[in-house]
Amino acid sequence: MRILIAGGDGFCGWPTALYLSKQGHKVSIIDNGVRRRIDNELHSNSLTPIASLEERVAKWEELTGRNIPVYEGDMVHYDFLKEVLKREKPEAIVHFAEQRSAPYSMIDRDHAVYTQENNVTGTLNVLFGIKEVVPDCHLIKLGTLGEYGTPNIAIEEGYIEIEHKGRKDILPFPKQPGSFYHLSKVHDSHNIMLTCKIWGIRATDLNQGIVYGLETDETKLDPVLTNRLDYDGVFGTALNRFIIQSTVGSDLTVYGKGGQTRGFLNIKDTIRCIEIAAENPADQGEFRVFNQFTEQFTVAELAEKVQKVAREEGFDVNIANIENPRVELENHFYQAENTKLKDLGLEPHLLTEDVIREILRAVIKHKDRVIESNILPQVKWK
Ligand code: NAD
Ligand code: USQ
Repeated sequence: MRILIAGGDGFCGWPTALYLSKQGHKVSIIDNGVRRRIDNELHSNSLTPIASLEERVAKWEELTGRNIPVYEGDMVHYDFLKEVLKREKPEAIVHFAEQRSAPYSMIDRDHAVYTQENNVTGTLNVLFGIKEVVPDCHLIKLGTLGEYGTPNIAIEEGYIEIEHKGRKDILPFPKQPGSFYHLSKVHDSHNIMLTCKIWGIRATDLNQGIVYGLETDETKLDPVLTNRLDYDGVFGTALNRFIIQSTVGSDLTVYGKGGQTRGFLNIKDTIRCIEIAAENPADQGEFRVFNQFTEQFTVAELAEKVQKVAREEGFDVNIANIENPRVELENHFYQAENTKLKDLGLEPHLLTEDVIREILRAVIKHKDRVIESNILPQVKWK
């Protein structure tokens, strides 16, 4: 299958590109390198040293004989995107290419506007590009579980059956996102849903939970293929942050009470979920939604799990409940459905102590690269 990976230089996109290439698909990448430039803006870095995208794909070709064409450019520039679509004629587009940090989107007006313009316009361009150039192409769009927020009822996969004043309908599940970033994904979902209905586009919205881990079988083949790993207060995510904090003597930064519950999955399952979505395309005109996570935890539970393993590995780690920089519920009901990907064949890699230990041992090698002043959160929601 010809698969275009937008955002193929990022944390999820790079290992997905390699995995799908290994599986025999004809993979190409679009990326404008903005994530690397944001590191400069924030005076931050990936914990792991990462080669340039050019070096990465050259190494992959050297090792496997498989070529991954790279198109350096911006999804917001429609003429560029259209040319790539004409040249590659993808049968599936995996769209990762968005600004994905909630704290980054909350820095100030400029960052909120950038996030929503980049994400919403990029996705609109993909939708128009599919309509005009490759109408049969399947859009596999990365959404987020946080689109739903934390309602006091079970979260369904995209749709809920509602009975109201004696009548019934199946309607989009209510969205209550908690940041300008998460809101950008809601706007995307609405735009995609409309174009499925009016133009017959086939689309899968993957409402993904928080991804943890670092390496996959493919990225481990050579140091040049190593994946990026964020740990700072803006782009670092829970669990990955805790594991890295435990290796540098920092307290584990649980925000507030720590009862915030979220869905999580291993990066090894992200790549498999994308493969499953690609191999089982949505029907023409179908707006399909999968909740892409394998387990749910509170933030406090994760910190305790990391503390236990880190102590066994010889690190004396404390958990600190620091003031929550965000506006969010810290104790709440949470139960999200996640059966659709499993029904299609996903066999989850669950979060065992051995998995935490493996990630911890992988990050220790790079702990000297941690810029400690970037660990504590600086961005406040209010
Ligand atoms: P990332 O920032 O590491 O990767 C995104 C990539 O897209 C970067 O390489 C960046 O340079 C590129 N990009 C951004 N805007 C672009 C544009 N306008 N044109 C071209 N390239 C552009 O992020 P990630 O962690 O790999 O996340 C990928 C996707 O998955 C995002 O859409 C994110 O919202 C979603 N997601 C991520 C997680 C997670 O835990 N990392 C969880 C749920 C959903
Ligand atoms: N948290 C802590 N301590 C930390 C970091 C985070 O307690 O050091 C808490 C946050 O307050 C929040 C939860 O952990 O309650 C998750 O925060 P996060 O930074 O790990 O994740 P989030 O901001 O939700 O965003 C990440 C990705 C985003 C993706 C989202 C999936 O950056 O791209 O969309 O996870 S989800 O959360 O399911 O919406």
